[in-house]
Amino acid sequence: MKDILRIIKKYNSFALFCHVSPDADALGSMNALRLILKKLNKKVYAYCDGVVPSNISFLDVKLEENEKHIMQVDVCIMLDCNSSGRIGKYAELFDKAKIKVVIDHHQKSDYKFDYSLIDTNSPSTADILYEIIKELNVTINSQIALNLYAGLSSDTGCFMHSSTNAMSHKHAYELLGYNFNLAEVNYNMFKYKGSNYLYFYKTALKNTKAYLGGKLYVTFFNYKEYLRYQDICENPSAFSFLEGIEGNEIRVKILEKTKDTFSISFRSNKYVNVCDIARVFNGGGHIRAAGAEVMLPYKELLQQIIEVSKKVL
Ligand SMILES: [Mn+2]
Repeated sequence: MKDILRIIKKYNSFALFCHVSPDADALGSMNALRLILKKLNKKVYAYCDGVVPSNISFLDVKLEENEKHIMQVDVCIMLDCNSSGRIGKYAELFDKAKIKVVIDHHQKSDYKFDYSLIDTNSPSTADILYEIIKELNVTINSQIALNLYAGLSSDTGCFMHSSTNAMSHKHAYELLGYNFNLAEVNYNMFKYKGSNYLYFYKTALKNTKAYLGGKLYVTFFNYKEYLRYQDICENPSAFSFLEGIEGNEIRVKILEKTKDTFSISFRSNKYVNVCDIARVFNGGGHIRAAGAEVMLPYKELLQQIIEVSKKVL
């Protein structure tokens, strides 16, 4: 923390990065830090290889497209992920950065940073960043507070995930003092759905199969279905309607992004460490939420998922 505060005070120009398929913690943390650095009269550029989901456009993230700044800035900061493999098309430029910093709460990778603040016990990157910001003596405004709140609310599933702790509530309490529209933020993140959700749900239910006596659910979207519902499929909470069904522990979402290339996400309810399952497929993540990208024929992939799940269950 001290090193990162020193770096922020000392240097004048920064490029910020967050992970592909960005969520409200990735974008909210990055945007809050962008606004803070601007208040400190620093030059700052925010990069994300991905589109801002429409339901969190209220964050008002300003993304930079011009890559030339990345090589010119003093410091590159990665948020809400901790290896350049997670930032998509900006990976190679980040690898060449003069000073690499990371602020994150995911399980550590082998990637080397010059300064790193990774707290896997923190429910969100926004929580960590808020602690940093409090030390910087900058006046937080409602826009900054809203971005931080969106991050911590999003990653705790509106304070319902097991990662939620007293600190999440304390930070939320403090941030609410900055006067933003709480109901609107949470409505957009947790309730709002486009009208095509009805058809998406029908397809998702049709494509969900139960295995291992119902302990494992697998929802598969083939290439055609994925293309049709791409936006919704990329929203992790779109599949949360399967959460909490009695007897179920592991939920797997498989999206066919090109022929025989699948993006898989794993979720568990109470006791299975899905990060261990994801690692079998060269992926990673958290204990209750993890993911991987796999190239295999679908039948083989499904068979492997069932076998690995059987072991960990
Ligand atoms: Mn996060």
